[in-house]
Amino acid sequence: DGSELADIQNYIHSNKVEPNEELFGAAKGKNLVIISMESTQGFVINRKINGKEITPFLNNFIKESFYFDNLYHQTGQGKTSDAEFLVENSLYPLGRGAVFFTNPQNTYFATPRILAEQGYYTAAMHANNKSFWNRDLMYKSLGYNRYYHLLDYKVTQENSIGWGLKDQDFFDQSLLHIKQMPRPFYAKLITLTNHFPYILDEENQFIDEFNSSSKTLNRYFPTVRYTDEALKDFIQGLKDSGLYDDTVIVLYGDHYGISENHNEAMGQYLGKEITPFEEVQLQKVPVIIHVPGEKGKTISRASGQVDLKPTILHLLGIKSAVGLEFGNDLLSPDKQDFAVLRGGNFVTRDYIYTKDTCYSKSTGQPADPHVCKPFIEKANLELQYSDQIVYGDLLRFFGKNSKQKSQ
Ligand code: GP9
Ligand code: MN
Repeated sequence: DGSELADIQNYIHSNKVEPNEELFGAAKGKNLVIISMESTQGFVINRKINGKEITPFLNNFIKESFYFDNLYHQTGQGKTSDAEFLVENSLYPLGRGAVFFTNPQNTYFATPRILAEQGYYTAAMHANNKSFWNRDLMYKSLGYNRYYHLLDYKVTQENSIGWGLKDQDFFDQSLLHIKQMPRPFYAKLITLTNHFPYILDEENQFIDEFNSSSKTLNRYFPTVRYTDEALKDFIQGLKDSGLYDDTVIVLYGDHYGISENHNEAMGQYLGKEITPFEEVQLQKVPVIIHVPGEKGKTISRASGQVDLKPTILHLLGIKSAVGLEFGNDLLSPDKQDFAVLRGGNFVTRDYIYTKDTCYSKSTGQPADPHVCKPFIEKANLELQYSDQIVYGDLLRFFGKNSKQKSQ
């Protein structure tokens, strides 16, 4: 009957921080482009292979953007789709299975729906079979006007590699669609080339492979570098078509690309042993928000993908009416350091909790377990409340027609 909602609402209310006053509405009415960067982990930023940058474009782009270098992916078995769910709902994905498959018919107040209600044209773009991850169904519930999927792209043997259409061709073709969209628009683009097993043809290999016992890690660097190049060209395309100054651009890594099975090789690359303490921190994904007219700034508070929705909506001058969101505005001066990973591990300002051990962030050594206890409770409660919302379809109690406030 929805009575469990009161506790959840109290919890969310008491953890909510006010938006950044100056930046609220700083991008009001602008277009929004969100790009999901396949398997892109934070450690590649500003790092090199044989003297060459892995992400030369991103390394430059972060200088003129808000860059979050301490933000964690919070995905589970739903991988890319879990990241989409987090970013657009500010709810957690499920501990087991993919929420895109288990609960596609729920009521959601997701970013596409909210923006559509504000007069935006909303489109998801991804050159894969439309039913992969059940996207065709889920995207309707999330409020997309249109899903540009495999059949909307020209995919040939020549322009494909690995999982499908190469990112450069995907962006080129997507830009043609974007140029035709009514304004303002929200377009979400999902890249694909940097997907395990990181296959790339010679002509697109701009940097060397790494040299270790892990072929997976070795190949990872050139494919990340390839997508970086594709992103550069796409952003240039936005500039050439006059869209850049009218568009907020959000880039995020969806989840890890290199699993713990490759810790030894990863340790070789990073020059340190990958302990459980380090392994948690490898779950950071790069998040970059470019807002026309705003200067670049790096923000290092511990945070997660769950925080993106309120951050983006606030920049566009929109306050969520329903407000059942676990994230907080990353640009708010009051944002607390906190990121809970889907398995229950978490990161705070001072501690990292993993494998039932509370580590001090500054020393990397185990700390007095008592200092983590309140956060263990918070982490579990938050995941449990989010699961209750999803499993109970609790957002339906807010009515299908609940409108969002624009200020
Ligand atoms: C498939 C793409 C990759 O469409 O999103 O999926 P992943 O395996 O990373 O979830
Ligand atoms: Mn993915």
